[in-house]
Amino acid sequence: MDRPGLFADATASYAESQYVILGIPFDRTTSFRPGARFGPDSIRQHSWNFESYDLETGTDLADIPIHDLGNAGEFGSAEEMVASVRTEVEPIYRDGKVPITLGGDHACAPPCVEAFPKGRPLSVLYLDAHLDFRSSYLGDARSHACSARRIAERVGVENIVVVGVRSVSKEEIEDNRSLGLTYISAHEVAREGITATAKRALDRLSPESVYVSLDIDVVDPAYAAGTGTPEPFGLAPREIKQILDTVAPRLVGMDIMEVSPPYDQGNTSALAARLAREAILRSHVARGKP
Ligand SMILES: [Mn+2]
Repeated sequence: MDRPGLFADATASYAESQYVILGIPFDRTTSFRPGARFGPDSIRQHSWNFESYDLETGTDLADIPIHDLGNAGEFGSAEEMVASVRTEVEPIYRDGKVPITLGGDHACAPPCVEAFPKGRPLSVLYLDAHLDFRSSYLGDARSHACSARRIAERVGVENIVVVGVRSVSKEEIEDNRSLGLTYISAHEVAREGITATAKRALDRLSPESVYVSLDIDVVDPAYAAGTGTPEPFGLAPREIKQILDTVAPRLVGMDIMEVSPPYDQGNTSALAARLAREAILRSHVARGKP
């Protein structure tokens, strides 16, 4: 059944679903090139480009129970967006499902983590060109430049690892030194290889419950130029896939943020859609569900 406007192969009802897609069309904290509010629908549109059958795992995405809730409602301030997204995402976790949220700028990620049930262990793999560790940016603590900091406050700084960084302010580095955030730069990934660095990152995270926050700008702009704040010297799509494949057995939630269709030739949206599909496939296969 084709349902244009929704994510391809998301044919399950909410009740029977295991993976739940939600778009967050919000980009009011974007600091350079706007447009990420159009990301969710562009990613959905490109998801229809792919075969539902997966060559690597021998699994058909159409056999995996996925539901697409559509987009969260219109927002005012970042604070209002945060409250609204928390309300949308909380029941998804409560019902034992895995939320896959599509942004939107990276300010949309912290509420998806904050909605996770308190008291259950949770760690976060944060893939980004930027450290996003400012306490506040341009007077807004909910800016996309502060997202890793807000997430660290929720899960504990020892439970988040940032991978792919190559852009950071002096203040963030100084704060990081006293607060003890773990990060692996894109330069370290290039030097040591993705297998070693992914292992180093994932060994620090919970063996059971990992949330993945993926800013598409972690990928080199040569592959993913359609984003708000492109940074050279990034990771290759295949390196991101390898990290996702490795962490998928522990996946409890994921977001893909900062796809900006006005700057996209289509390859950025296609990559985002494919990464969402890869994560769902690998997580499903690892769970051993029929
Ligand atoms: Mn970023």
